[in-house]
Parts: sequence; C-alpha cells; structure tokens
Amino acid sequence: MVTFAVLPGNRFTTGVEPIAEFQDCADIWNERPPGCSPLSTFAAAEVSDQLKHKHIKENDLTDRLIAIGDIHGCCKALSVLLGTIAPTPNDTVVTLGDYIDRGPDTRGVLDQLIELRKHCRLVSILGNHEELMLAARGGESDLESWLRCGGDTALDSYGNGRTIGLIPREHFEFVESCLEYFETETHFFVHANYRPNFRLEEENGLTRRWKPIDENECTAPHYSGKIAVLGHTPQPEILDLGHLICIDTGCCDGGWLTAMDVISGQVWQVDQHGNPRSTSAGSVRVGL
Ligand SMILES: [Mn+2]
Repeated sequence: MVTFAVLPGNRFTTGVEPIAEFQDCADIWNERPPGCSPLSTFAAAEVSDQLKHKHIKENDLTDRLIAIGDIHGCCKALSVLLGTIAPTPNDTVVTLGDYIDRGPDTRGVLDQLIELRKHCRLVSILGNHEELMLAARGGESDLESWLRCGGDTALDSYGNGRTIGLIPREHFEFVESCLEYFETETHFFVHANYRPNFRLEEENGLTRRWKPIDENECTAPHYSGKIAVLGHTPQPEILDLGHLICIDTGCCDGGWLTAMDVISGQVWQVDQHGNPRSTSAGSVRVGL
C-alpha cells in the first residue's frame, strides 16, 4: 500500500468546502443538548429501544472480511465496487452505515444492499443518517431534521412528492435490521466512534453514530486491543492509525467509495460516477 504523511492543517478535510447539508448535519451534532441525542427525546428513545441488543460477535470463519465505507446514495459507485469485489457466500461484507442521503440514488443503494444479502454474509451497521430516517416516522420535527441532513435527496429518489410513504416497507425493514456494531476476534466495526475504556455493548448511540473523530481528541486504542473500523468522518485518504481505521473517503463529495479487506489490507476505491481509482491500492494516511 502507498503511504504518505499529511501536513497539519489538512487533517480531516476533503479539500473542498462542506456542502450545505453536510454543515446542517454537523450543526445538529454541535447544537445537541449536553449528553443527548440530536433527535427529539421521544424519537431517540424509540429508536434506541428498537436497536437495543442488536449486535453480533463472531469468529473469523470467513474467506474475506471486507468493510465498505459511507455510500450516501452513490448507487453507481456501489455497483462498480461490488462488481469488482465479486463477494461470495464465504465472504463477510460489513457496510459501515450511511447508505442513504446526499447522493443521487438512495433507493438504488438500498435495493443493491438487499440483493447483496443473497450473495455473501452481509453485516450492515446503522449510521446516523439511517437513525434520522427511522426517527422521521415519529413526527414533523424529526422529519425536518432528516430532510436538512440530505433526506430530501433520499426521498426524491423514490419519486415525486417527498413524503415518507413513498419508501417501500422492505427498505424500512432493511434499515431496522441494521446493527449497532459488529465485532470479530480482532476487529470491531461501528459507524462513527467509540470510547477507549467502554465495553462495546455499553457504548451509547451518540458516540457510535454521531461523534466525529477529530484532531483535538485523538481516539486512543480500545482497551480490548481490537482494531476499530469506522466511517462517518470524511477523510482525504483512508486513515490508518494502527488501532483505528477510518474508510469514509467522501464518495458523495468528490472523493471515493472505499472497500477494504481488513485481513489482507486489499483496498478498492471507486468514485461516485463509477470510475475505479487508477492505482490498484488507495493511499493511506498512517498518522494524525
Ligand atoms: Mn455518518
């Protein structure tokens, strides 16, 4: 793999100004009540109740263990990526969440993931955008929160009218089936972040799905010694700190959709138009 250092000041940016809805989503995080979910109390309680106990711990009885970063409606990118990887029933594919919103075709992405379940062992983690989608059924203010975070483009992919009733039940069932996190003997997979001294099963949804990684609060290794595999915080290149790997490389924002076999280190990257990256392996940042 190619490695290179990134100068301070270029950390955790994709090199372009955040698009408006990305900023809105960051605002929801920044303006949340202390210790509370960004969602209304009612919706947050309902969502977390639905998701309680949804996690899996398994041995590495798999040919490949492939993580896929934030897809965000980039249907074409996902299609080309999966065509290249060609998952088999012996592979485990862990999608890290944020399948929906922002990009052009949320509907197409969810259709592909539902189909993918037939071809490999698919482990889908819940992202903060899916949390917003589930909560949007609870009332106007939570629907507004979702629409401000890219839910508008998600709904538009289902047709005219921008109402939640356009979304097929099968798609909601897929999102409801997503896991809080997934762990193997060597790695754990969660959408956004973790606290180093917390047991994974005791972590809260705010940290799991919303808390960015940033240069002011570098996340230490998890006490379990397992490697964290994360999405959520867009990186200019894959970030690999040894104990933490972030593979959200901003596909819907001019970057790449990244897949990584965390056992072999093999990387696949495709842009949102479906163009594979010209190098066989993506660049990796190895330090903050
Ligand atoms: Mn996210």
